[in-house]
Amino acid sequence: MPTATYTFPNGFLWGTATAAHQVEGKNINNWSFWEEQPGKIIHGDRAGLACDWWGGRWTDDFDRAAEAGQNAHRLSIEWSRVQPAADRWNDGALEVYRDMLRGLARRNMTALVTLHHFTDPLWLYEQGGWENPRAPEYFAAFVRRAVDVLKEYCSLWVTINEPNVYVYNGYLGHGEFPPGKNDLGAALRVMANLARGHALAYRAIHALQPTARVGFALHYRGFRPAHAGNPLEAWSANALNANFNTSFIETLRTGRLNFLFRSVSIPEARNTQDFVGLNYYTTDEVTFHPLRPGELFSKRRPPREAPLSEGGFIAHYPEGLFDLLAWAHRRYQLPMMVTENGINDAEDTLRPRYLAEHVWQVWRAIQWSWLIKGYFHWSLVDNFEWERGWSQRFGLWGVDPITQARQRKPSVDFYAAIAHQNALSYASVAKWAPDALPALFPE
Ligand code: IFM
Repeated sequence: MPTATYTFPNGFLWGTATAAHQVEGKNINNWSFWEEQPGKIIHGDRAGLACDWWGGRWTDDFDRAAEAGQNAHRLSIEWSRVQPAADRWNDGALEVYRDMLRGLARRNMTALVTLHHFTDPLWLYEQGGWENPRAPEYFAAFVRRAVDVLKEYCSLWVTINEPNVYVYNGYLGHGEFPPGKNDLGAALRVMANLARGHALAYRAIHALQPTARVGFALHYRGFRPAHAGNPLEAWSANALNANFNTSFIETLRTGRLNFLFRSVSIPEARNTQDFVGLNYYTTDEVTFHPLRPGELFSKRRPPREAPLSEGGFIAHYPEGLFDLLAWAHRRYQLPMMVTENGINDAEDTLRPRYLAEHVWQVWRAIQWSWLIKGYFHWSLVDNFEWERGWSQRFGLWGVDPITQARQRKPSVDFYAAIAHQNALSYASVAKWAPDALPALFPE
């Protein structure tokens, strides 16, 4: 019987990731406004109390994470709480975040803090949001204020979460995110301003905390031509990749944003990453369709062989994570972190296998001596999943948003075994994810 153990480097970060609006409850921002508009969120759901972290339930959830062996947590700071009006700061809110970060430190958990995770204060939304040329400097002012108060407990920062998702969902006609526009010019302006905001934040953080490590979180979706050797499919897959996946991160390398056949010079964004943060969930197979110029002549579907999550939302395609790490290593030569990876799976049917096989791909990548510092599973607890409301459950712990009861899913114990052992062992895979045995421990 094979008994191998895939061991990770000492000090590897095993965490989960959350975001303020998805877990805190009672936020007042562009999303709470959006949720009130009829038809925007599935079943008319609202974030509402979310997981009631603002009511104090973060303490129990952090206890859960620590007891389950997690030595890190990624959370985000809600700008609208810290700066509820353009001319008003709420330092009390920052004290709550300080408490949370102190709470992580007391539990020997490393904090990774995101400064922008999809939500904007209403006052900024009313002034055009990130289309407003002043948005980058407004963001930098918030970042300075927050980092100054929180730097005692955190030195790992994500400036902006998934700028590509923010732009595609909000400005390119998909209508999922506020402001629900379909406007190429606006999309380009917003992408450029997010890069400017990132660059200002990068420098502001380093000025306050020279030892800080600063990056952003890239949402990377794999795009694979459906038929190897088909040049049209390869063209479409490359075009999707260049626009959706790599346009923002390349701006941070070159100082030039190339996006949807337009180009903007942003020299101040050059070399503003200390690590590469990667959010990976899934991969699509791409076919070529001449009548779909808006989709870069592509049609996407899950890879044929891949098992699917509930509703077909996520295709289980772990090789995509390895390919991503290989590409990011070669291209950027920086330390990397898997800042998100997870699956919507209320019944925890596919998650154990998904977890085992994705963690194994991270291990494989580490064997090439690529510097990978940590893995953050999305998410610690079920939470408000944006336009899909409460219909998707990504948590290791289930959450009933009405009663706030938590339910321990089997993946909690599996992930705990991985984190406690700092390894993926045959015994733990056999116990919690036997479906993954053939891939991980072939006879
Ligand atoms: O819940 C989101 C998160 O806010 C950003 N990345 C993807 C997750 C799952 O859809």
